[in-house]
Amino acid sequence: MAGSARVGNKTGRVRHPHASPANKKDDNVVHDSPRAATRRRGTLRDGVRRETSTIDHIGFPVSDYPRSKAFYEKALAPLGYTLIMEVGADHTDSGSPAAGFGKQGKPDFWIGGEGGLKATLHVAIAADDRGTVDAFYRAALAAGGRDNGAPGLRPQYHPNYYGAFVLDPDGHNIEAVCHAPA
Ligand SMILES: N[C@@H](CCC(=O)N[C@@H](CS)C(=O)NCC(=O)O)C(=O)O
Repeated sequence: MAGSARVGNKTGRVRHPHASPANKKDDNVVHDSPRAATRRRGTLRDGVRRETSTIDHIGFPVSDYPRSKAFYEKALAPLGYTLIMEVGADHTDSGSPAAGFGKQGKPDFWIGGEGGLKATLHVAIAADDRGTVDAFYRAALAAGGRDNGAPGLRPQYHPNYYGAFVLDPDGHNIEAVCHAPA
């Protein structure tokens, strides 16, 4: 599927790879050529689109379930994420409770109380605008998260990549990211 990605707009019309991003609706699309892309530090394949995603949900274990549940309830609130669903220990294979966070009724970010991981993982949640990224960062730090990168542009990923990074109670690297221009 990734191999069939094309530079195009929502109507499916293919744009010239060098077209300037004058059409603001297309600003989340990579417009430049493979050669221009490789000039950037983080190389993206031409035509990668960012405005849609097909991952349905993720879940990972945490070392202290109540602590992490409380952290995420506060840290993700600015992103519109709330605790949508909780599955009790008696209804999971692992025998540990699980909490699903999300927005608009869709829990796509899950934690489970099975115990901590040996290494940490990285999860990024999309934000509609840069102010929401800033608000996530403040809320996550206030909830006990540790700073892993203040809100700001990360042009090594792409010119409008605006992210903020916070480590959760287990050290997992949680990010809010906005791909839209300011
Ligand atoms: N402290 C860095 C964090 C960057 C970061 O965590 N980036 C994500 C990808 S968006 C990652 O997993 N990076 C791996 C790494 O930088 O080693 C910052 O503020 O930019």
